[in-house]
Amino acid sequence: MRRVPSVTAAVLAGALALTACGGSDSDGSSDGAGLSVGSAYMPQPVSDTMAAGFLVITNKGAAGEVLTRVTSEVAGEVTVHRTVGQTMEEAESLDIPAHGELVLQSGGDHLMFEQLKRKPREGEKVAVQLHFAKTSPITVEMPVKSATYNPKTGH
Ligand SMILES: [Cu+2]
Repeated sequence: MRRVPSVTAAVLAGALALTACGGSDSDGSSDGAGLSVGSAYMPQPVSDTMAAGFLVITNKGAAGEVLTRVTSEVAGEVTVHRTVGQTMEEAESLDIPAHGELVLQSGGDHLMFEQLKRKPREGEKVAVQLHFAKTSPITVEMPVKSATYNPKTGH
């Protein structure tokens, strides 16, 4: 079953710039309940209609949290995909365990931006809002990297 989130433009007050290139992985925003977001990036999409996105959500809190919904200014819909073997499937939500992290990375689980309103280009930032079961939404400024960007080498 597909959920269709509303396409209301997000108000980007307090948006926080993140960089996945160089520096530490610990940069990120903390929004109350011990959640922080780091290592966010979007490879410049090859497609005119779809793009992938990656990030790590760290939960320093003693209670588990759930990523329930993702929205973005550039996409009509953002879904969360699980990679299972060679195929990917849409997930209704993803768990962020207490004292743990949710890792969305190339080759694994990822965000899928669909119905792109414009094609993000390398060097831009794309605002993404992460919605949780308990914590108030966190806005991430996701930098757009080259189509072949590898976070392990930074290139
Ligand atoms: Cu996917």
